[in-house]
Amino acid sequence: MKEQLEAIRKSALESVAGTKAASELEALRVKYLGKKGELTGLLKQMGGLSAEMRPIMGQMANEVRASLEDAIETQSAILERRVMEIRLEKEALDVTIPGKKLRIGHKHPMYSVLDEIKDIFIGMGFEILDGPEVELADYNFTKLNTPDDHPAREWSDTFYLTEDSNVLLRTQTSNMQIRAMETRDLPIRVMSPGRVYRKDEVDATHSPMFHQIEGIVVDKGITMGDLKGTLNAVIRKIYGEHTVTRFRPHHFPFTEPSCEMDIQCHKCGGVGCPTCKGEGWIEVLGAGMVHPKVLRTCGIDPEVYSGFAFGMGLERLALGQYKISDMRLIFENDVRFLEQF
Ligand code: 2NL
Repeated sequence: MKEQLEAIRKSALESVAGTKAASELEALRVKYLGKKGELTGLLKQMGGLSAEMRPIMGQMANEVRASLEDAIETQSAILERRVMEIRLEKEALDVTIPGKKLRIGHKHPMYSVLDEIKDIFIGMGFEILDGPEVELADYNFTKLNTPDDHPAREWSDTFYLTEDSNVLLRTQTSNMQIRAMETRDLPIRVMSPGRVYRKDEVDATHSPMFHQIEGIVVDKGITMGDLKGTLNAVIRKIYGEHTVTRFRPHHFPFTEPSCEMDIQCHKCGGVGCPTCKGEGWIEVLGAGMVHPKVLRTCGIDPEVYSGFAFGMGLERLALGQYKISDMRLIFENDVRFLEQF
């Protein structure tokens, strides 16, 4: 039996030292120390030994078991460390490798212009309002004194969403000014930029979706002088201190009187050139004194309060600002174009 124990110890220790994976080690543990293992089998035969031999062999068997358990534990630690070393090597991170260059985008040129304009109005005490693009005809037309038979309401001009012409894509951002007048305490000074929709064919100066900026001021004693003073100040902040402006009479259903504002061509100084199409002047916005009917519809007494309102197209402003010749470039989102700004 002593020889058998020695043989087991020798072969077991050799095999354990030679294992390369935890699963092999576990198989060896079962092979020698398991319930049906070789050492366990040998222990079961101890009963057949003489009374003097039994404790001696018993002690030896225990020693073999202990040294085997020791060896397995040691080998297990070695294997674990090896696994970790391999993993560390595989997952190694070289923090000295230069990073990949990320192409970072930037604000669309038109929104840079919008932000600049918002800042100007905020500086003058205006609040910026966002509003819904899907709107009721009431808020887009009726409350703005636009009669049922007005050409602006034609199906050929407006994107209607219902057969009864009650729901549509807004054609101007006045809807928020109406809501402001209906719901806010006076005085109000609000400005609302946003997308508007009209059934226009796409060309160099038209798009079925474009951006508008509208503003309104309502208070006691507001006059055309406030309109001119405010808009002159805004336009001079946008186009430069020495910009020359003029106001021409015009017609809008929602203002009375109405006007359009031109700036003298900054390219030719008013003589006439391709930029101003020979006119010497460039149209920049429409405006007017809020129609008394519009005020009354919104629950404001036109005998006590008055106001002015204005609207301008953002695309046209951006085209002028950045000397872009074709509106389609604004919407196509071709990176080669956008990158230039
Ligand atoms: C233009 C002209 C304009 C308004 C918009 C307005 C809004 C309310 C009441 C009265 Cl709630 N007026 N907005 C007034 C005059 C002109 O826009 O050429 N837009 C591109």
